[in-house]
Amino acid sequence: MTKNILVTGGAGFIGSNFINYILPKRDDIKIVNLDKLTYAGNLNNLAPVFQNKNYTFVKGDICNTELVDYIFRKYSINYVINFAAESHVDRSILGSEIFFKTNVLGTNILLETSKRYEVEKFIQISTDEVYGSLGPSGKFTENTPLAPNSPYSSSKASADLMALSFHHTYGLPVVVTRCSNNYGPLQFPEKLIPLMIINSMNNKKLPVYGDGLNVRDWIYVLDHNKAVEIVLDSGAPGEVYNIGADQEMKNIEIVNLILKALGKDESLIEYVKDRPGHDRRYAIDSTKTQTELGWKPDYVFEEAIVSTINWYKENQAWWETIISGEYLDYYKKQYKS
Ligand code: NAD
Ligand code: TDX
Repeated sequence: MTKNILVTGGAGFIGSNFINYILPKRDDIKIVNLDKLTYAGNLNNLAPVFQNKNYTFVKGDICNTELVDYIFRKYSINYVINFAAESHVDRSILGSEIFFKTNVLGTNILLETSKRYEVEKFIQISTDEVYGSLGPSGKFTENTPLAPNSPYSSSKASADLMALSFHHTYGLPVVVTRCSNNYGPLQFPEKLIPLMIINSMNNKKLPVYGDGLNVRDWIYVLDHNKAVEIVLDSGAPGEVYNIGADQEMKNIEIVNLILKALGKDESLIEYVKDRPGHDRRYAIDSTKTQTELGWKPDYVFEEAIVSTINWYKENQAWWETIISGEYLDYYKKQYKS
C-alpha cells in the first residue's frame, strides 16, 4: 500500500535530510513537501529528489487552513510528519509571536485537518528541550514531566500536548518523537556546530555563551531520520518516543574540536554574555525507542563530526549565500559582551 505523506518543513535541515534519505529507497512512499520557505528553508537542499516522480513541493504556510485542506484532498494524504517549526532558541528570545503561530497554531491546523481526513498516522517531531534543564546527573525519559524554559521550547511543548490530546479525545493516531540536538549537512548556520565551523573557516570570532560548560546531547541527523522512518512504520498511536545517541558534550569541547580539525587557533574563541534562561544540560534516555522499535544509532560522534566539518568545507557555495544575507546579523548582536 502506498503511503501518501505530507511532510511539512521539508526544506529545512532535518526535513530535507529526511526526504533525501527516504524517497530514493522506498517505492511505497509518495511525499508532498509543504514548506513556507522562511529564512531557514532552502529548496537547494532537495536537489537529490527534484526529479523523483514520488516528490511534490508546495510552497505555503501550515497556518493556511484552506491550503492545508486542499493538499489533503488533492493528494489523498494518509500520513503526516510535522517537521515545520521556528526552531532557533535565540530568535524565540528576541520575538516569540511567530513561534506560537507556526509551532502551536500551525500544528493545530494540521491536527484538525488530519482528524477531518482520518489520517492513519500523525508524527509530531518534537525535541528534548520540552523537558527543561538537567543537573549534572540523570537523563530525560518519556515520563519526565515537561518543564520548558524558552519561548521556543514552550511552543514545542504546547504542540506536543495538543497532539497527544487529539489522540486521547478523538482517537487520532498521533505519535510524538522527542530528539536531542542534531548535527550534519544542511544545517542553517545559526546553530552551534555549523556557525562555529563557518566562522572558524573565515577566521571570525566564535561566540561562546556564558562559561561554555552547558551540555548538549548530540545525534547525527541521519540517525534521527532513521528513527523517524521506524516510527512511521511501527510507532504506536498515543506514544512518545525519545531519540538520542548518548553523546553528551560541553559546548566548549565542541568548539575546541572544530578549531583543531580546521587547524585554527583557540584565540578565535570569544566568551560572550550568556543566553537568557540558558538550559544547563540535556541528556536523552532512548531505551524505549531502542527496545520497543528496534532502533539504534549507527553513527559515532568522532567520525560523523569530521565528515560534517568536511561537508561544510566542500559546500561553501551552499552557506555563502546564507551568510552574505541579513540572516545572521540581526540577532547575533544580542550577546555582545
Ligand atoms: P529548520 O529551522 O532548519 O527548518 C524548519 C523548516 O520549516 C524550514 O524549511 C522552514 O521554511 C519551515 N517552516 C517554518 N515555518 C513554517 C510554516 N509556518 N509553514 C510551513 N513551513 C514552515 O529546523 P530543523 O532543525 O530542521 O528542525 C525541524 C524540526 O525538528 C522542528 O520541529 C524542530 O523543533 C525539531 N527538532 C530539531 C532539532 C535540532 O537539533 N535541529 C532537535 C530536535 C527536534
Ligand atoms: O553562537 C552560539 N554560541 C553558543 O555558545 C550558539 C548558536 C549556541 N551556543 C550554545 C547554546 C547552547 O548551549 O550552544 C548550545 C547549542 O545551541 P543551539 O545550536 O542554538 O541549539 P539549542 O539551543 O540546544 O537547540 C537545538 O537543539 C534542540 C535546536 O536549535 C532546537 O531546534 C532543538 O529542538
